[in-house]
Amino acid sequence: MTTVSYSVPTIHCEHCTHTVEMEVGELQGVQVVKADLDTKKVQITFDAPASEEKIKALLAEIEYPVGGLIAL
Ligand SMILES: [Cu+2]
Repeated sequence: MTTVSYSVPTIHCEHCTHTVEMEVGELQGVQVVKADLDTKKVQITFDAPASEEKIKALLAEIEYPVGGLIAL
């Protein structure tokens, strides 16, 4: 199990956090997704077959591109 925390600068309201949590949560292998509006961070815990590559690709696709990886 891997946990990452990404900066997602385009998160600007509750709708954004909800969309990100729902969409990323549907990726196979993703266990937990928590998007935070105040910090514009998304913390994701996942296992295979999910990967950082797949998660980042999905976020870019739904127009919430990852701005950077935040050290946990
Ligand atoms: Cu929004």
